[in-house]
Amino acid sequence: MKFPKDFLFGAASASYQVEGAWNEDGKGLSNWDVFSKIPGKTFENTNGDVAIDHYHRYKEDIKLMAEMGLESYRFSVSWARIIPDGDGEINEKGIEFYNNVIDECLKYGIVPFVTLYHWDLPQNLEADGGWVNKRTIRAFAKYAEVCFEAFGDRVKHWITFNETVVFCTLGYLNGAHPPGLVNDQKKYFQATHNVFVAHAEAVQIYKNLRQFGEIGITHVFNPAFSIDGKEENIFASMHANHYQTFWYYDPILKGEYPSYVVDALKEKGLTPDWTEAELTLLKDAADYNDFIGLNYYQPARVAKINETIESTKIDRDKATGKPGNPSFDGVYRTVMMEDKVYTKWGWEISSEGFLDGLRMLKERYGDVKLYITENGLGDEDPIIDGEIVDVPRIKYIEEHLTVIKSAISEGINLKGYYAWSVIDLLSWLNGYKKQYGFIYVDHKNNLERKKKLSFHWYKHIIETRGEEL
Ligand code: BGP
Repeated sequence: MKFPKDFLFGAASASYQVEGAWNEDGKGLSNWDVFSKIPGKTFENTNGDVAIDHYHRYKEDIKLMAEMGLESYRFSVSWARIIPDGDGEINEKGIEFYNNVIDECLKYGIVPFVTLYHWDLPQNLEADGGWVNKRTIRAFAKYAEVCFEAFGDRVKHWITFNETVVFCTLGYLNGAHPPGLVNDQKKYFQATHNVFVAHAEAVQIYKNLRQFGEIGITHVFNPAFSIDGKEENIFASMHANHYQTFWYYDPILKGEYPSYVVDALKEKGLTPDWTEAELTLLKDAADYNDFIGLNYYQPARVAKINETIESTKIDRDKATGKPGNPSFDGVYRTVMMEDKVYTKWGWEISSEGFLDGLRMLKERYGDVKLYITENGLGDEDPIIDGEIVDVPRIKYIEEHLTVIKSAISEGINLKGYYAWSVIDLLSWLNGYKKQYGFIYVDHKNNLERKKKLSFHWYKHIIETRGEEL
């Protein structure tokens, strides 16, 4: 079986992780420009000032993507490049840069798949309360509209937000992402709600413009499974799925929050400040949301605990996704299991968990259209005789694409796959050491690009539409 004709084979990146040019051509400061410079926040204090200089080398990079046969490129727009202070003047130079990127993609027939928000918030808004302040909702709606107006004639696939669970958890509970707050549960839930409202507003604006493309959101896909058959651990997995998955997916797809969480928040005095109008907007927008993007790296294996959590602050290395942390409410813990396989950074490799998770989604949300907007292996790639022989990455992607194939044959509505990442880039908390790309970037040699083994492999998969998988 080949992948269906309308299935897109792509790869992804994000503005802060590739662009660099942090203060060029009128770009404003973002929260990451500031946060990454606080000593100790990132691995070896790396930051995105230069990143891999995609801002100046996008032509070379997109040419390589075309050579790889990529059908679609998922990238994000830096809000502070478009509107430097978040909600004021538009920076024409910023518009020009993304026009160039989009046109360069189209020159080769590569479909641009654009994320509006991949974590780099204009610092001016962050300083005014960021996602906790409702001003940011209005600012995002304006920014989204500017992007639709400027690029919507050529961009027909829009993602509003990338991984709300990650930037809110790390930003408001763990102190590991901006704004660096610890254990602020009230703000955490408020921020998530404000993001969902901002998403809903953007969906409405987009549909009113009648540009006839599609719009959705990208979430982490981290389905939770009990470590065994014990009742308390099965309860833990149900609890984890409600807080980590359904809290995020329900408002987008069903237009309402899961009552299991809503009731608990009420009891604890953590209910976000939400208005009837906002709740109605969520309901209305859910009917027009076109798809969900899933970023799948690993499942969660969970066990019940009963702990009082004094502080949810975690060190940088514990904030990088390795299992072992308790949930913020002390109900369960994620667990590393002896019979599972893990990457060098402790992320479980499990294509079975992927398939089981997809089935769980289908059961709850029916036929919703899905894209895998990120999936891939973070590794320190082996170099032999100057060649980057990233065989483990090939194996990883092969296994996950095979699962996608079976999921499609089971009737799961999957329409595309974006490997993370198209090219080696800056990992938020792991610097340049953790590589994901099909294209290698030589940091010792003027950021020179080089094709990895996986580059040739993925090209073949695309050419043959995955027939051999
Ligand atoms: C996702 C983010 C990406 C990317 C990826 C890999 O959560 O959307 O931006 O960073 O994870 O993460 P890491 O670099 O921590 O391995």
